[in-house]
Amino acid sequence: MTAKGKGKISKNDFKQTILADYRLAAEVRESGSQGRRDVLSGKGTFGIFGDGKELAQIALAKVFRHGDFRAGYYRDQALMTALGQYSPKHMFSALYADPELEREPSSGSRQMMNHFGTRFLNDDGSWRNLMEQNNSTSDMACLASQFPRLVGLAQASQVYRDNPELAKNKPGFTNGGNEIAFATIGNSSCAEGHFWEAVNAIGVLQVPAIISIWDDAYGISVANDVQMTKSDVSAVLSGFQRDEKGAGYEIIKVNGWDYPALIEVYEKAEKLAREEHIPSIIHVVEMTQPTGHSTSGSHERYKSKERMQWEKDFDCNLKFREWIVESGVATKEEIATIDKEVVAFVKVQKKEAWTEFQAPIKEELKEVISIFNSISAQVNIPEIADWIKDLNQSSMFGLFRRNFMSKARMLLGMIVNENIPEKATLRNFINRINSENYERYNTKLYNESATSALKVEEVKPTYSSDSEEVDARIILRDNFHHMFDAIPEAMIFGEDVGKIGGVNQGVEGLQDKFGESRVADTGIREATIIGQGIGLSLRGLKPIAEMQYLDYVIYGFQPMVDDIASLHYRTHGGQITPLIIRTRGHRLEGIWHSGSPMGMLLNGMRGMYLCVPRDMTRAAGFYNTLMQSNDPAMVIECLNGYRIKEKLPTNIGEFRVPLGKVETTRDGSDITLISYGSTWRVVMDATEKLERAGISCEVIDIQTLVPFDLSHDIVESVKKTNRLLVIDEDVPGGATAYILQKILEEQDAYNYLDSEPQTLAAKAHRPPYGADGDYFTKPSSEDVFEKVYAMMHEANPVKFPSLY
Ligand SMILES: Cc1ncc(C[n+]2csc(CCOP(=O)(O)OP(=O)(O)O)c2C)c(N)n1
Repeated sequence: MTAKGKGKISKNDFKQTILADYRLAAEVRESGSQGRRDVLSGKGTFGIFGDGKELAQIALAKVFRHGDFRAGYYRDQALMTALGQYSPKHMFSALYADPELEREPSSGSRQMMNHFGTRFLNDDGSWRNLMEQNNSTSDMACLASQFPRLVGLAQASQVYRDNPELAKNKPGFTNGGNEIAFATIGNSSCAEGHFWEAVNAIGVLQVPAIISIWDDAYGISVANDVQMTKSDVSAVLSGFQRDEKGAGYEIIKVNGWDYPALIEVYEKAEKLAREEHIPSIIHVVEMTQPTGHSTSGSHERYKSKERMQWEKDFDCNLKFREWIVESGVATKEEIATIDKEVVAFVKVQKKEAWTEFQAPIKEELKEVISIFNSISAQVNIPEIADWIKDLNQSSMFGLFRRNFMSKARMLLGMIVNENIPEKATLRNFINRINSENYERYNTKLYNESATSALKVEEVKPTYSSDSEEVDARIILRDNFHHMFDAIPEAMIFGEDVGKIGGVNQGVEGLQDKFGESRVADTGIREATIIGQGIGLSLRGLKPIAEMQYLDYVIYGFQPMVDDIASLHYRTHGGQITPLIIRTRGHRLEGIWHSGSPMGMLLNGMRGMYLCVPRDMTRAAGFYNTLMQSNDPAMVIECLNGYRIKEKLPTNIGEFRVPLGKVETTRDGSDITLISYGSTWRVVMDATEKLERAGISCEVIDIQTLVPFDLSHDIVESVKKTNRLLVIDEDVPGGATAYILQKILEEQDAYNYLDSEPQTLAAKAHRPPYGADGDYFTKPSSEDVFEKVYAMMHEANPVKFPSLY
């Protein structure tokens, strides 16, 4: 055996390495078993552990270097421990849901236990030097969801290796493109589409990924014969094997209990990936699940007696022990001593984790009990004595802040009419605990650091007297050319983006000028186009991932919702994806070419920004703003806007449109009309006709749905007009409901309304093909006219007699 490729090692070093590996495997196993007991006794609510998978993960860790990346899942306890990022104490802190980051650094317990992640960002939002640490991208509970981002994590090494000049300027993100992206996945999760899509994309791109499949033959209770053709994922994957016909993967099958074989396999895969960027798939079979899937049920229900016995006989830790003794590395007694020490060590770690978790909560309990006692001394509330008894009892077993906060808040309601000073003490206590827990549980959905897009200064487009009127797509195109010149990290990729310059020619000529590694066609695979962007952006690049049409974003929506939108929140500000998703939507024709599912996007994407520019100048301005920030965002261009004429700004590539700032595009006094995107033009058209009917409309273009009108300009308009209509082409109750909630609740516009606030949306069904399909489905200028007119008729039927 060699130590990290450093040549032969001494016999004693060899023994110490093996015994350290054994100790680590035993620690993971023991912490799982003590953790399981903690869940049964109620100290934690859910436990999922790495038992049965230890040996392969220890072998993997031996080839994982600083600067490498992991995209894995909840079974990787031994891997994370071997990488020095985890310990039994961390595991217990996570099991108890200790919210303090110093004790649960993956997420501050925003995530379930054993969902791992390394901190990529400093507290001020700047990037750490990722080449000086082992990098784990943040796990998700959704199976196979680590696979889309794996594509980009591995591709970044290729981009950097192909662009040495760029790599030289990014020392915190690459070491000449030598980094490997390691993925882990359970056998059953390989039945997911994301797995196959990513495997194919990585095979096509030939980028340095090493995929490990932990195969214990089940996915909870469902066995491999139901999960996979031929019950064998590597048999099915065999077509991806590289051979004389073409590039592909090195596919290797190995037993999860065979320590020397595992070491050898990972050394081989590492060499291929690091030196030649050839990806590998390592199918680790004959793994076990000694205590079943999680703490939520027992595996006796679905495993046969024979299987249970086999799992005992082929347990990887047992086999490792046998191998150590049989090959003369150490004696049974030495192993037994380690086992004993491990049990004691894990107990100590567990106790420390519990004590440190409970200590601050117990302090708060003392404080609240003293407040309760002094209130009880003055007001007769018989329940208080029972509450104190219950709370003291809970504190012996495990206390949550919820236990005393629910009582404290109830008590405040009970003494609201008492004139005692303790009322203020109680109120202050509640406010303080609420605000401390806001920090623990409710912050970091968005990046508020200096790298936030909201901190990018506006630069208005400028024009000269002879500024040309051009097809709007030219503005986008020229802007991208400037951007790619100025920002070497900028990349764009998607279907038809490379060779032909995009379906609407917005990136015409970009590939010729900036090369295939920065401007690229991709396969038709939306989820992994998004994933590609996630991975690349986590590695210091500035990708724009293109979804050809808004209607197909749904294929890429899972990684947007689960990964991008939650990443900054779920890592408590530890990771972020500065990824721009470019798409085009609204207004065209046909069920899948004219969608505007804005409500769906809005509800799924909190944590990302959503820009809905009405023209291409504004679209370009949003790209320029976002490129200066670390924030993930989607920009939806108007599908019917590319050939509309717009003036070509003189400061192309320089102007920046601010996020969260609305624009009043028509002044008026009778009613405020709120819209965005393509519908804005329909609304503007209607206002001309309304003017003739004696109705003066103020029109406001929202510009960004998230963030929404940060300076509350809309309510200022409503104060003037006292009427409000929100118009878009989503389903009724879609984005219009969101917009109304913002204006009525957050901006208090209700106080200034003389008429009921209304919405005008499309029909609930998708728009049928053809001009009439569109006309009778989406709001037309006549629909806007009639809706506004009806509101004015209701207010003044004499001046505005009924139309029909
Ligand atoms: C997309 C999704 N579907 C279902 C689940 C519920 N679930 C959690 S673990 C699991 C089984 C996973 O089995 P496998 O991939 O073999 O991994 P193992 O847990 O056995 O290591 C299921 C169905 C989930 N978390 N995500």
